[in-house]
Amino acid sequence: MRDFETKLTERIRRLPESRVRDAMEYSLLAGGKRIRPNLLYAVMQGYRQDPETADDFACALEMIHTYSLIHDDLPAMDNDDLRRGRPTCHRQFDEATAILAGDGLLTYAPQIALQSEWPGEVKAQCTAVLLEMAGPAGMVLGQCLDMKEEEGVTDWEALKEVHRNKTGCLLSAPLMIGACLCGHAEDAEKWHEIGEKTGLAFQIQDDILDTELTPEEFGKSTSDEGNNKVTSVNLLGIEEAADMMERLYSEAEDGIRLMEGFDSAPLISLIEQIRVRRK
Ligand code: GRG
Repeated sequence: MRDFETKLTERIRRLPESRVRDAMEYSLLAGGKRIRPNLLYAVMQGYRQDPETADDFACALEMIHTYSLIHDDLPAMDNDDLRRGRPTCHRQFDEATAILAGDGLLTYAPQIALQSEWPGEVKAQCTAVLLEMAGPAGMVLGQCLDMKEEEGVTDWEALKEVHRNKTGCLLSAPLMIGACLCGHAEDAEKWHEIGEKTGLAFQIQDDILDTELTPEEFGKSTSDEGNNKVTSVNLLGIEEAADMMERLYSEAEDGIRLMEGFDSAPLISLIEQIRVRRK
């Protein structure tokens, strides 16, 4: 199987040369962990289907994720200087180009998905899942709730709602898309719940790592503490947050083991790698 970086590059290079294409490529190929594409590939393996047939959706997921990071880093949002260990897109290029690079990735992702070779009904269903999870009932809603944090989020229940949408939805999307591509759309809601648990655990882990690592080690700039952010660590304390993270990862893995007709080994192995990540 050609490596994922090559697949992303191929798709970006189909676009006409331009400054916005350069900025899209700069952020996309900056060495992210590729968790969302790998979740999709692990679900394909679990349902015993060829993972490569999901390449277009894997690339689309990474494009939407990267757009969200570019826009999240903008001065109007988090105003960050460092992302994936390099200057953020607006620092490397300029603010207008970074906005366009995000727009380009967000709009090119469904185009790639809909140009894939899957039957029309299947790709329409999967693209709808992708956009629902990314949009104003999913990740965009989470970002909106997060932005009004100072007035809105003061307790754990409210913070969970932010993370369920902001982080959980885009981790649920590959699981749900994998199920739909493999003919198991009836299980999409169960996969959504597993993704939400994984997303919440992942976000708590991010909060814990933020207290432990330097920006250089973590590859991104501002710390939550310096930003006065309400986090799972300052609401629950580090020990309770760590316990909660472990519990959520375990519950997600238990849910995966219960999925019918599914070989859970590849996906559990991936989640175990995420569980011990240090960046
Ligand atoms: C701008 C609509 C919009 C949304 C932004 C993703 C996001 C929402 C904000 C980024 C900040 C953040 C901490 C989000 C929580 C999800 C998260 C931990 C993202 C980072 O994902 P990783 O660790 O990143 O998979 P890499 O760089 O490895 O791909």
